[in-house]
Parts: sequence; structure tokens; C-alpha cells
Amino acid sequence: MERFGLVGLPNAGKSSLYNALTSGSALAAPYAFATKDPNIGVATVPDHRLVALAEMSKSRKVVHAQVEVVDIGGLVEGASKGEGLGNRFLANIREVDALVFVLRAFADGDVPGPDDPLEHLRVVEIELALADLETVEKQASRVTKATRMDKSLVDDADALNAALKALSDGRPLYRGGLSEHQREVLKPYFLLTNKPVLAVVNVGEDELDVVDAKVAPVVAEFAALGDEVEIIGMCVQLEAEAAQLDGEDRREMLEGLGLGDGALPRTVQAAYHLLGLRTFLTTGEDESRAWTFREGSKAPVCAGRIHSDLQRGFIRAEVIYWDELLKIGSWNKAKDVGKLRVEGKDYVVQDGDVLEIRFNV
Ligand SMILES: Nc1nc2c(ncn2[C@@H]2O[C@H](COP(=O)(O)OP(=O)(O)OP(=O)(O)O)[C@@H](O)[C@H]2O)c(=O)[nH]1
Ligand SMILES: [Mg+2]
Repeated sequence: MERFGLVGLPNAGKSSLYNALTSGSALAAPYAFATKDPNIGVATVPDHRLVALAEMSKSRKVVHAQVEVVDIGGLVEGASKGEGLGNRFLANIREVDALVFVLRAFADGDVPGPDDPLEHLRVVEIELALADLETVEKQASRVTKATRMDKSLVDDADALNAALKALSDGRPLYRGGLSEHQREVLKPYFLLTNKPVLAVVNVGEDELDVVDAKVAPVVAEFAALGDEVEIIGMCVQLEAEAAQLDGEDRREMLEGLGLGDGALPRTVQAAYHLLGLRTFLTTGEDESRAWTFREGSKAPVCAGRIHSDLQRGFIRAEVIYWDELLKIGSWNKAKDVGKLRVEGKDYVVQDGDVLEIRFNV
């Protein structure tokens, strides 16, 4: 399963957010390095399309997509040089597919540490960039030399030198001005900042009416560099408290606070999307289900998510977009009125497609 990691300074609220996202019970405590070993859990990806289809089909079972969340220990200044428990946490970060920065903006005298999200961002970015710089410095000179003998390494050398330039200027690679191709070429080098990024700004309980203002400096910081990074403001503490309640009570609490559905659904969806993950659906009386696939996958690969036999013996897929099916009212009716498209093995499945696979093994 693809995983995203919660990254930030001590006491930013990572473990609290982790618990809220996974219904976990990680230790969240007001001292640095409360988390040492990473907590790994699973978050459900909320999907209103699935819920609507399940209702339409009167499904006995509804199965949501899931994504893995890793709660990593707090980084401190100097982590790249081994400060704190630095190197260990950097290794944990290397193992995730996307980064969710948790930036503290709440003031609380009982919780040590800065409450300026830009200060958090600055330290996290410097430490990750310095760790990458060390890796890239070694590789850039080695690979550049090797191009004299092996021309196939020219792209690598070019990407590594571009990375070297960005990192030397203190810019992480996700906003280092590299081309998509260069970022792709750098993937096998396992760099920390060559991963997609999302930021959560953790505001105080008494700041719900000024969330946008608290988030604005972080938005501006990223905007200045012209890159697209999704930034979500929330009070992690309140979201975590609400997450512990059951359906109706939770809704009441969130509504009472004027938070609508809360910020957790959007956070999971954004992280899922950031990981390049997309959803196709199946629906019937037995179950309605959301299946995860990589963006750009073709029908047989998607069929293989359901069962390897479906990929091996793939003949064709019957396909309809979820909201069209919902309008028609049932799979059989959609078939009768000729609204199911028949797609072959080259069909690139779209997010929100409802599929039925024909196969023969
Ligand atoms: N007042 C307030 N306290 C919060 C909020 N979010 C988290 N906290 C508190 O801050 C403390 C640290 O939270 P954690 O979730 O343990 O922080 P962490 O980022 O996991 O910290 P480390 O594991 O040490 O890196 C805990 O006592 C939380 O209850 C918030 O939104 N408001
Ligand atoms: Mg923690």
C-alpha cells in the first residue's frame, strides 16, 4: 500500500493528527520526541460516490479505499547532522511515498516549542534539503565523471547537477525548479525532498474563525516559488476529539464548531491524490467497493486489483461514469439503454469509473 508520512518538528501535533486519521492510539504528549519508532496505520478514504452507489444498489457491504499513514518522530535543527534522533527519523522519511508537513501555529504554554508555522517549515525544509545535499554531492561528481564512458548517464548527471544547484541554495527539490523529467530521473536516488508535499497548518482551538489568516503566510511562502502545494488549515486537537466520537455525535460536534465535515476527509483525499492514487468502483447487491489504482493505469491492470485472474484472463470491461450510472438508477437499466461502454485492454481507466470485468481463464 502507498504511504504518506507525517513530518515536522516535535510537538507540532503529528501523533495527534495520526490518531485522528487512523483512529489510532499513538502517544501524543507535550514533550519532544514523544514518538521514537514510527506509528503505522491505515486511513479510510472517504468517498461520497461510493456511498451513493451503495445506496443505489442496496449493497450489503460497503468497502472504502484505504491508504497508509506513518507518524514519524519530530525533526530538530541539526537533524541532518545527527542532532536529536535525527538520522533515524530521516531514514523513516525516506521510506514514505509522500510528505505531509505538520506545521504548528497554535500557542499553548504547556506545549514547548515555537508556534510560528514558517519557523517550522524553515527548519524542516533545511534539514531535509541538507540531508539530500549530502547524497547528491556524492552522486553528482561520480555520475558526471561516469558520463565520459557511458553516455546513457547524461540525463542523470544533468538532473543531479540541477538538484545540486537547488539544494545548495537551500531549496528542496519539490520546489527547486526542476523539470518533471529531471524529477523522474532522480527517483532511483531516494531523495527526501523529491517527493510530493502537502502541508497541514495546526491552529489553536480558539482560532477557528481566523484559520485562513493563520494559513496565509504558509500559502504565500509556497506561492512565492510558483509551485502548487496544497495547504490545509485545521485545529488538530479538535479534529482528533471529534474523530473519537461516533457518527451522529461527531457530526454534531463539528457542526457546533462550524467545521462542516471537518478537515480530515479533505486531508486524506488530498494525500491520496498526491500519491498519484485514483479510484474506480464496483457496485452490486453484495457489495459496493472503491478500488485503488495508479493514475494512468489501463483496464487489465485495474482488473488485476480485484483479482489476478481478472487481469490474466481479461477480455473487456463494461464501463460507465459513476454519476451517469446514478442518474440511470441501476446497472441493468444502464445496460438495457445501451449506456455501458465496452472498453478493451488499452482503455485508460478514469477516476470515478464504475467497472464490470469480463474475463476467461
Ligand atoms: N492546544 C493544542 N494542543 C495541541 C494541538 N495539537 C496537538 N496538541 C498537543 O501538543 C502536544 C504534542 O502533540 P503530539 O501530537 O504528540 O506532537 P508530535 O508532533 O507527535 O510530537 P513528537 O512526537 O514529539 O515529534 C500534545 O500534548 C497534544 O495534545 C492543538 O491543536 N492545540
Ligand atoms: Mg509524535
